[in-house]
Amino acid sequence: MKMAPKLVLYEFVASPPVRVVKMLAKSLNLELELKPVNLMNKEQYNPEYLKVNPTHTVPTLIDNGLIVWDSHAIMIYLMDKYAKNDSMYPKDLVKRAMINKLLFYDASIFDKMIGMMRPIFFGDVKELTDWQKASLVDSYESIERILDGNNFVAGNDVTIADISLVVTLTSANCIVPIDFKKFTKIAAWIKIMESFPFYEPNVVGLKLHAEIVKKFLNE
Ligand SMILES: N[C@@H](CCC(=O)N[C@@H](CS)C(=O)NCC(=O)O)C(=O)O
Repeated sequence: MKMAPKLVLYEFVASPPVRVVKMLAKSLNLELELKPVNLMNKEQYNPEYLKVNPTHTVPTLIDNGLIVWDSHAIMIYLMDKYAKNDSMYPKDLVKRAMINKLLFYDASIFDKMIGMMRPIFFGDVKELTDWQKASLVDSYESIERILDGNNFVAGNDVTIADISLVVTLTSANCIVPIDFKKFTKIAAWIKIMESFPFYEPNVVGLKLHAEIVKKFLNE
């Protein structure tokens, strides 16, 4: 008899941090029981959901009663609890510090990006300001420098920081297109990331995200 999955993920398919968690779960071969939260219908504000995640965001993971939200915290938890080897998030202090700084950087570009899209998704703003667009390009410049001399963002091995940043970047690309002729290291790295089997959850979600962004920015 098939055992019921014990890992529950509250999700919205287009959400970038949800895709991050799905990619890592796929790479760790973890089965997720997906529970949709329709952000467009403001379901994240349902009182039952607010009990699970008081910050009204997805993703939220529940593992046997333990609630973890924020994709970065979820990735660290899943790696520490379920990874058969630690290559994507090594226990080595120095390697971990290299990854952590990128996860925190991702969280802050993410917040910037989410912050600027919120009034567009949930309010009546139709356009980003020049400053908002420039701040995304500034992030592209930072990532291009981060990739200088490395195959991946934290060195020569793929880690959870690559998962976070590739999802952020490919999502940001729908808002302010990345000039791939200029950002050649980003272009090459995205291609490598796309070649991993665990990249698949980013494909459908990213397409939906692009459609939502287009609809809201062009109305
Ligand atoms: N830093 C968080 C960001 C979570 C987040 O802002 N998620 C968005 C969707 S991409 C959300 O749920 N927004 C709904 C809201 O803010 O009400 C993470 O990495 O999980």
